[in-house]
Amino acid sequence: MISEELSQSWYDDGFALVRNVIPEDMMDVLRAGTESAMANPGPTSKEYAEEGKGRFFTDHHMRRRVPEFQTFLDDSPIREVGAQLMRTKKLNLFDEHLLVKEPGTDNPSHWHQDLPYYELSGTQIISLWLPMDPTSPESGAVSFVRGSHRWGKLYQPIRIGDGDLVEEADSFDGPAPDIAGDPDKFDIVTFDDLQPGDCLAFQAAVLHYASPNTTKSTRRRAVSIRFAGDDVTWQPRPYIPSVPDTPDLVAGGPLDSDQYPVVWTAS
Ligand SMILES: O=C(O)CCC(=O)C(=O)O
Repeated sequence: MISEELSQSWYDDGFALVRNVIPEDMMDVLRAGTESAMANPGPTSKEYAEEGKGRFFTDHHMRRRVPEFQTFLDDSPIREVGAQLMRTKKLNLFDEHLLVKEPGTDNPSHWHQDLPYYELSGTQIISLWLPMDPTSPESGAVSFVRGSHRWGKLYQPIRIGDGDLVEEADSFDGPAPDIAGDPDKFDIVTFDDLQPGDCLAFQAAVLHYASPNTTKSTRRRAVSIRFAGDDVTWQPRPYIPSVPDTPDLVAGGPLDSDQYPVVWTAS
């Protein structure tokens, strides 16, 4: 399903686009789950948009309360996509992150890395970003700084919908550089024409961004399914907004647990 070349670009660039890999019936399952999750937000959900200015809704771990997300994980090819891109023998699931930008939402998803938000250490950490609607620069396209996952930096986390630095997290390599303020200095790649069924894969330390949804009527619903592979261990951190419970794990040790279930192994 995944070529060696695509897997290598995930490792080298920090991202890779797999076109037309999720069947339409599985996208319908995700859309149905998204409506349920938005009607019944979870304990770590957030609303970022100002009143009257669209809606930027995020939520996590939906499979625990919305059956469609578990169905998607069980019945779609998403685990094989993640495993083949990372060339891992095992996958632990650690999050499903819902990111919905309704028409008229001014908020970008500000430039950030994901790794500082995870209690994980390692390189085989993948997000599989799945658009449920056609996605354009006007509706919330995702951009990356190519190769930034190899800079050896772990930048201070921000609140992605408003860009504020998180004060609990000052032990990082300072704030991320001002990419929005000086875009020509960076090798930015934007995926501006994604379709439902496409899968945009990226590594946890790559700097990324998504534009606001300035359209009048196009929704931008997306979910990032997140897996860890063979080289990943547990690494407690001070600011973890998306993990509602503390796992009984040892720092530097394996992840396998109820919170980080093994969801795929090589046969
Ligand atoms: O979809 C977005 O708006 C941002 C995506 C993102 O930051 C992520 O999935 O980590």
